[in-house]
Amino acid sequence: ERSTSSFSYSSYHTLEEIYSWMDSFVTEHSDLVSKIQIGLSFENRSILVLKFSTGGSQRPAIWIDTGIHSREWITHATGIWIAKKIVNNYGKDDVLTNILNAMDIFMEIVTNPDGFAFTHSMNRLWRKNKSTRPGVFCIGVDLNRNWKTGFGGNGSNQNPCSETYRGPFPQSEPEVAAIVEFITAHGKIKALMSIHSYSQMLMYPYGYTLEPVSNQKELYHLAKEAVKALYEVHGVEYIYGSISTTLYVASGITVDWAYDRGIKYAFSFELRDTGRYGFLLPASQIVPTAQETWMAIRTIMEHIQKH
Ligand code: ING
Ligand code: ZN
Repeated sequence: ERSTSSFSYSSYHTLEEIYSWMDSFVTEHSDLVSKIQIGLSFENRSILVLKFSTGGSQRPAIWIDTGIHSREWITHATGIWIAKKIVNNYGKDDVLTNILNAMDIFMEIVTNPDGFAFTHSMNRLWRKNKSTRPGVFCIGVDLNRNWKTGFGGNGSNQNPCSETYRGPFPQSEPEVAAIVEFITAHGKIKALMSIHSYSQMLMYPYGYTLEPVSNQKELYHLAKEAVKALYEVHGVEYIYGSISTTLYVASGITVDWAYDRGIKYAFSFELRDTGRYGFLLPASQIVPTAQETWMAIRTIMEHIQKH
């Protein structure tokens, strides 16, 4: 794409199309958006983050990642639509404007670029990354089991052929290490939202233990409010609660790591649907899904800005 005006926000796109959209998007909105390469994937693809900022130096920030599991195509599409929404609504929506006048927003749209390319070329339902190791027959690590907090615990697998293979050690995967290094070096990330599909859930830590987090009451009430805002858009129902009590125990996950390194507003979404189409959600649902997800994210952002 030479310009984003020909880009369809209601279609699914390849990695090349998304990366080319990013270049045009950043060029067209250079006052507000820039692109940062935070690392390289196992197969040497760029790992890119969009930074939304109205100035200042190293303001507190909000992190959003989509597509850590490559087959969850609705998450990348939602991230792209939300990026566009942010530039469209800055200066118009008071909540967003206040947020961006005080904080930066980082969005990693394609968190698992190798896996994503593979879902287009070979296997639409590929979940993991594409890393290989000498003497290991199976391919890929589950990037949502490779984080340090709770690494190797229940709900992760040590078999490289498993869909939830955790990898040989914490942060062994370049796609995870790049985020850990970026967020740690930044030092002022206040909230993290990690977007998955599907199941229609909004969850917070912990995943690796049934133990409640210290601000669990606040996160519960905030999740409830966000889910209500989401419901009001198209009447789609989400359930909410901690990961371990709402879904299942899962160890070595993004949001547990974020929480334990001081990001006290850490949320994981599971977008539409509840299984009718699953990972193969029709493109006709991209815009409505993004619209409702945006309202939930905006609710969380508004709360963070006040706290
Ligand atoms: N499910 C998630 C998985 O990684 C999840 C569920 C989300 C667990 C967030 C922990 C944290 O198993 C999907 N669909 O990826
Ligand atoms: Zn997922």
